[in-house]
Amino acid sequence: MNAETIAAIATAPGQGGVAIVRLSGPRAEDILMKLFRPAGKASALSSHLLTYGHVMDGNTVVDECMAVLMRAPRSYTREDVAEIQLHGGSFISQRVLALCLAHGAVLAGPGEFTRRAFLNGRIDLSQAEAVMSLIAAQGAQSHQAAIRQLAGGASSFIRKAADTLYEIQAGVAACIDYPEEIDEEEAAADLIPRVMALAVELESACDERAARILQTGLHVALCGQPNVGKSSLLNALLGEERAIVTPIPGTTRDMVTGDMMLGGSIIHLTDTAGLHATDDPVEQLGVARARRAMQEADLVLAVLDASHPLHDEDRELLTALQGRSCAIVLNKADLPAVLSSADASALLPGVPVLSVSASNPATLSSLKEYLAQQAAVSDKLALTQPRHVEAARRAARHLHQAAETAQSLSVDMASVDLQSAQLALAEITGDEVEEQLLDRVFGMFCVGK
Ligand SMILES: Nc1nc2c(ncn2[C@@H]2O[C@H](COP(=O)(O)OP(=O)(O)OP(=O)(O)O)[C@@H](O)[C@H]2O)c(=O)[nH]1
Ligand SMILES: [Mg+2]
Repeated sequence: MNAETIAAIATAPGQGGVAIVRLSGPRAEDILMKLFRPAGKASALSSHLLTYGHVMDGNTVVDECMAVLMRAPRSYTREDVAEIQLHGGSFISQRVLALCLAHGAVLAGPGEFTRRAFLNGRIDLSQAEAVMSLIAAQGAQSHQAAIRQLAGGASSFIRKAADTLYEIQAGVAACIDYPEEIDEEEAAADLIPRVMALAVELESACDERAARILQTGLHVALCGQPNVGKSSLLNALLGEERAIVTPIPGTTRDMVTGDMMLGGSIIHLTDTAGLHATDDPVEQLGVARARRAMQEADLVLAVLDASHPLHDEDRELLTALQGRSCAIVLNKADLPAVLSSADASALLPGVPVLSVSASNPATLSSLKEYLAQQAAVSDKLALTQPRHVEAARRAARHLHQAAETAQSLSVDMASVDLQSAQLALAEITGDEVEEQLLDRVFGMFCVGK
């Protein structure tokens, strides 16, 4: 338990219906009672019951409010927690926070309430991160993933894997302790398939792309030659005139972005400058940015003009997209066709070709469906945070290494990698965690959570 009592404004800055100032720590009740005067005769507050009253600065009324005390351990942090519900003005909440500090509280750091909930054993580290994901969720998909994680989805998957690994480690320990009684070859034959199976199980839960999409949405770049209709497509998808559209090739210089929601997922669209060789230094910069956007995107839409024959630059683009997550969008389907889906398909086999007309939004349904599919992440995925995926993949690498060592050297020498795998798994739940990692995780939180 922490000796200091922390305080922060828990609600978002600015004006609102209600603002909440929150305290946690051994002096939460004491500090609350120094600045809160309950209406009526209540002198001590009942735990978990809202009490009407006033915040006082000496004899001056600062605000009319409701206060609640949640005595340990039945609170978010498992410490004594007090919350004061004020009128939602930033001056009031700042002044009440200042009063809390004047009465002995210290200002909470980012995520410090949740950090205490973790340190006091109420939630594990993956659940603490789920709280942050829940707050950051912009769509139904990431919200659902955060709810599953908060309920312990990732934790139970990792704990099960850790238990399997403990059993394997126990076998290795027996091998080391009783070398005369246990046959090395038999032990290796027993150990290796189990280690490999666990590595495969962990790897199957590691989907970096899915974890990234859940956290930040699907990043889509619209790329292609000048004048094929990339900006028109951006505008049509967003349903607003975001980018400038003209019949002049090279209209878009800088990147133009916009977000849309499809099937509960957030999609970030980036319209880029037309890819072509140019002497214009401004356009050159635009083309360089377009190439960067293409590299960084989760998905590239290669836009072609169906009313024109293929250009060398179209071919170059399609060649550059080999092996990437991409689709071909044949635009200007309302004009007499020169380029067919089959022509486009032949250049990049296996990649979907979607025929649209940016000037007619009614033709975009198959493209929208495709984007929604690309942004959809299985709700069976156990690990939904990039940090967890990285640690689980590291654990799997150590397991592969352990299997190799057991095969080529000896079973007992595999124990080092097995231990490293165990530590990597413990990082996810926070069972084994360094202060620096906690600082990194909780540093991303807002103050007051
Ligand atoms: N008929 C028809 N014209 C279109 C369609 N989409 C775009 N255009 C026209 O094509 C021209 C170029 O459109 P833009 O959206 O500016 O093309 P872009 O690919 O962004 O061009 P740059 O910014 O120069 O790279 C404009 O005159 C648009 O009105 C379409 O589906 N059908
Ligand atoms: Mg454009």
